[in-house]
Amino acid sequence: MKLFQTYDSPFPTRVRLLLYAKGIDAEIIRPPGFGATAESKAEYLNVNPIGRVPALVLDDGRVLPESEVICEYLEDAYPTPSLRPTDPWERARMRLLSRICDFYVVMAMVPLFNFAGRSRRHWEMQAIYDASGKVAEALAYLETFIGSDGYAVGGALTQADGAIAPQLVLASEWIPALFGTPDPLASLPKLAAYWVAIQKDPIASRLIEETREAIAQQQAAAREMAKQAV
Ligand SMILES: N[C@@H](CCC(=O)N[C@@H](CS)C(=O)NCC(=O)O)C(=O)O
Repeated sequence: MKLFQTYDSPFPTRVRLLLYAKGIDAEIIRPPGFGATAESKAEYLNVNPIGRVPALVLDDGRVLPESEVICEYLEDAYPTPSLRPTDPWERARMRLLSRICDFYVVMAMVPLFNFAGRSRRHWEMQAIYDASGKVAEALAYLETFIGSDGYAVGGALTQADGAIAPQLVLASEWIPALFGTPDPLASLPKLAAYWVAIQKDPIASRLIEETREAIAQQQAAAREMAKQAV
């Protein structure tokens, strides 16, 4: 089995959570030409026509894109240990938390990803503050539905933790450090307590470290490019 992914993307993190927790042996591959030009992705488009990460490739060559769908497949194909709560309500809450990340938190961050790709001379601080306010609004949806027992849902590790953890690295560490905006967790006590607690779980903390490291590498590369452009 192969997982095409990058460590700086929040979407593959929930898939890696399942691989690590279930002990599934998968070759982890950065798509060739990814992150450069649209043309350089041509080879990867032959693997995954959607052109995004992650994509899972089974040993017989079948390809599955889309992080949530990959997680559902891995749960069905490798049921033990289960990373899905058995209670229907808790299971729905797990899916809801992941969906809030995908539909609201990530979307609120898009303007900030765009500003991060520009030189500081082209930053518009009012727009940056407005966008970081929108991120805080989206995180408040998580605050409403997140568990208060150390995990996102059901008192145990689930794929929702793999969805939320990289978002909190971005929202609570990367955005405030880069743009000087306030830490949104300061006004979200349940989410802040969750953030402290989840870092004690060995698998979650591995995912969080992988995300931090990838973001640090990406920022170093961006600084280098900016220096060369001067
Ligand atoms: N709905 C998709 C979203 C995946 C996605 O948007 N991945 C981004 C990286 S964060 C991507 O591959 N973008 C294309 C690119 O960077 O070229 C999923 O859940 O897998």
